[in-house]
Amino acid sequence: MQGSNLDAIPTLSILTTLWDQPRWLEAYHLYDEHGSELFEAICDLPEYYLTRTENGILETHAKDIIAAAPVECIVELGAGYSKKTIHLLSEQVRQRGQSIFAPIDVSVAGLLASQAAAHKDFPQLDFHGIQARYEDGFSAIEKSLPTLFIFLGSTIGNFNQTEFPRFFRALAAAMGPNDYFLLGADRVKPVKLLEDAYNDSRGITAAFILNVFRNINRLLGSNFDLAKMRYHSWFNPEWQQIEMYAVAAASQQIRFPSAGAAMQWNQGEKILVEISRKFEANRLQEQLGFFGLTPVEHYSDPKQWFSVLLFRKQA
Ligand code: AVI
Repeated sequence: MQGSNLDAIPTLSILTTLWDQPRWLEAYHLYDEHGSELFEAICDLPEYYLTRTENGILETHAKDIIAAAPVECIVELGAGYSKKTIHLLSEQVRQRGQSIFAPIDVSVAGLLASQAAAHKDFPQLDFHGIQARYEDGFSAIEKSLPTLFIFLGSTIGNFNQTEFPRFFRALAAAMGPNDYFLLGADRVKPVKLLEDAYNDSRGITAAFILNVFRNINRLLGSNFDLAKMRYHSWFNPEWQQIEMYAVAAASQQIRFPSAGAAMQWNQGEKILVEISRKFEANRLQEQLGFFGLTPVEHYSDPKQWFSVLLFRKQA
């Protein structure tokens, strides 16, 4: 396991983006322990088709994906060792034997759980967990080792227009010649399907989004009142993204004692907590070409709702 000190980063990020106009937050603040549990619950919701659709694609195509990417190491960006990852790991071990699995994640608890599970199920895998944000973790990857980088779940959709190119520049720079990249991306589809997936009837998505303020209160000693806010989401067709907001149901004066700062959050004012962009597969393939990634294969489901795209780094 390798680690880095992540403590100082969130405070600056939260304060800076809350002072922007419109106010917004970086998505990674959603994933404290409770937020991660709520996200797990979202993945099982009937309306949230993403996880089971991507899992179906990987279950069907893991054999072909691993055959197409002759590597010795799999680097997973984000939560490692999900059901979906296991399809790829078991094929890797079956086709190549002894291999390396290196998940990069900000959560030590998540990495330790992956390590224990991977050790039990796949003793042939050397586990190298890296505790870091993605871009920081890339520097720990040995470039000469043939590697498949995987980034599943359409987490790429949570990156905004600044984060998206920054991520791909860092990824492409970390990849050695002929390394591979597997990307899960949710596709544009009828609005009702999209909006229901992010506004479930049990209110779990609302709880997940508003929980970010409980996390911020804990981190910064602030006084966001969850009882005085509500969740609102919609699909913005021009930007092809679901936008998830917290709306002040009553005006609140928010204090950040550790920073000696205060913010007036007026009734009706929104804070953009998360976006979830939806993609057109061909356009995404062309876009990643600008970062030196060549499309190798496009895997999808029978309804064409989700894409799993395999790329190769140009030598
Ligand atoms: C993690 N990420 C891909 C999820 C998504 O679908 O954008 C996060 C999420 N937010 C609300 N529901 C799910």
